[in-house]
Amino acid sequence: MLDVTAIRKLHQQRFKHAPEVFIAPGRVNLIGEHTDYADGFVMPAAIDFATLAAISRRDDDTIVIESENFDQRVSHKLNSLPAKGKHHWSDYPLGVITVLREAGVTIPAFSLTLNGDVPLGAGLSSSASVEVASMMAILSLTETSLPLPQVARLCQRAENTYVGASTGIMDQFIACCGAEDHALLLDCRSLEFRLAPIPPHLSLVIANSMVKHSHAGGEYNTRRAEVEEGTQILRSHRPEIRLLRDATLDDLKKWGHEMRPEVLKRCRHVISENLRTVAAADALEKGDLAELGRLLYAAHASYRDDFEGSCKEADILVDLASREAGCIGARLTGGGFGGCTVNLVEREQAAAFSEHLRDGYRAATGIQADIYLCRASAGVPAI
Ligand code: GAF
Repeated sequence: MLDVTAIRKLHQQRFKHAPEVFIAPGRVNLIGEHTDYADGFVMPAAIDFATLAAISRRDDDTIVIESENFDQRVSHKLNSLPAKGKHHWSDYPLGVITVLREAGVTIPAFSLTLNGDVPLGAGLSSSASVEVASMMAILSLTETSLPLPQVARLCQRAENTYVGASTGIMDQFIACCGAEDHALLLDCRSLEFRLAPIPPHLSLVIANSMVKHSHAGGEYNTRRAEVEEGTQILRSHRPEIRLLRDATLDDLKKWGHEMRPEVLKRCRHVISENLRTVAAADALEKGDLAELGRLLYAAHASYRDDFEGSCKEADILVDLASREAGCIGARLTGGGFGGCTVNLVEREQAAAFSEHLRDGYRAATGIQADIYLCRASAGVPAI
């Protein structure tokens, strides 16, 4: 459990100034995978794992950032920050400073202490929670107050342009705008959203396959490029298709044969996932859990077979979950190629479910999965 008093004390001892402390959550995505950068729909929930950022001003011309998770400190003169990320944990706060500056915000010298309990590399958005907590902390030292959706956009820009991962808006947006006990259906084009209550008799059980996942470089960017390749082909026939959000399964029937086979599959995943996500929000709102579960399993199959973004360990977790009493639905969540599955489970059966899943997974893979019983949480408080 993160301890606000402890980080406050630690920061004060270390930097001799009382800090302001900010908190931003990680997230689990219920459905809508790799749709955000196609301007589509996603339905994540913020979770009760988060990053704390304690900040205070300095009297010199230096930025000092300390990570409790990595037990490391970086320090840079205000006027000589690295121009680009270096695959280091500090890329995230440094990226945030860089985009704020580009947006015209004057950054003062400061000391920042970061500490989080979002499992790293598990597809639960530790990066976005660091970005959002850091941005809110840094903004608190300036005269600038920004609407939360703009904070999300800027944090996404930091990740795209500074860290070098071509991610969409979902993770930063939910870290900003999540609500307790609710999932959030986001239209990634307009950034309009609606909140759907998660019924109190359901638990969000997150199972960590322990297979590491990473966005910067690697398969995430390759998949994104494949989606763009397919979009261009459809656009050449229907110029009003800006992104796959604008395309239909009929378009794929007509022009999919012009695509490389894997590109056709990626596009089919994204277009069908948008339909499933909107339908899942409706099902959740209506309390139609059978339909919601069906959509979650269908989304996993599409992620696995068409997007080829799953891994055998996640497939095993989903398969084991589907056999358990009380499991409404399960799927791989997040950027893919490892990470966690999300399981919607009847609360009364969640403990037994978790135990069976852990045992079954160990028997099938030899891996000890971490299992988290999470609660949908609020996003970062506005300042
Ligand atoms: C990662 C990205 F950061 C998100 O923007 C989103 O694309 C997700 O993968 C896949 O749905 O979390």
